[in-house]
Amino acid sequence: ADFEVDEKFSLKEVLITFQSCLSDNEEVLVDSYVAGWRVLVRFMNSLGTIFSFISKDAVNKMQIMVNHRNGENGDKYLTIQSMVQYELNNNLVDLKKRGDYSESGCRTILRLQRALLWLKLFLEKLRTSSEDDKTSIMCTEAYNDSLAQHHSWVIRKAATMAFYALPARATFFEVMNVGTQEQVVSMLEEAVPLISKVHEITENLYSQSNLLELP
Ligand code: 1PX
Repeated sequence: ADFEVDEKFSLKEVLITFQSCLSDNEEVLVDSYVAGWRVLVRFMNSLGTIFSFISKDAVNKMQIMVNHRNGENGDKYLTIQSMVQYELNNNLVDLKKRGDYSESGCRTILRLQRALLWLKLFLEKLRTSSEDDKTSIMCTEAYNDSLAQHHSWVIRKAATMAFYALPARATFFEVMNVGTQEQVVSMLEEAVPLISKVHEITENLYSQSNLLELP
């Protein structure tokens, strides 16, 4: 699929893509989910090259999902629900340790799912923050409560250091390209529950299927 690469990032775009993530019967559509990450990665890249080791990994994982979608069994990867069913029924997932299926959709989405929790926590902090609050601290706290628990010491150090390069709150709000700070906050009021919902549906599915610890 093609996306408007030249268009300036806007938080609105994040909102719209995550809105389109849920099917009528509340399944998570893989294409829209990946598209949502694509918008976020574009935003992160605009913040500076210091974040490129993070976006590289995100892009890798998005590409794995695009490859599944474009593959012979692409239709099985329409939703996260159909993907889980298909991969589990056909033994296409490394359940205990990494082996032949290190690029399974299940483990790949799990990594993005953990990052989605970070995003939800971070945006919620931004929403309720006041002028003097530091983005680097909000980001670190959100990270410690989510992704950090799954990362090695080295990655945690590198990530935490990169967070210090984040722009200050006012600049951050500006580059979200929504309008006044009040308008950003009200858009966050819409976006956070939406992202939470997508996160929660996936989390429940993974928990029921015992997939939350995939290597
Ligand atoms: C409106 C504000 C939006 C901000 C958008 C930011 C988009 C962030 C995208 C981050 C995606 C990160 C995916 C990380 C997946 C992961 O955990 N990968 C690790 C495990 O993978 P493996 O295949 O080995 O099991 C991998 O080791 C990761 C390495 C890269 C470092 C990850 C640090 C993650 C920090 C996330 C916070 C991003 C902060 C950006 C600030 C704007």
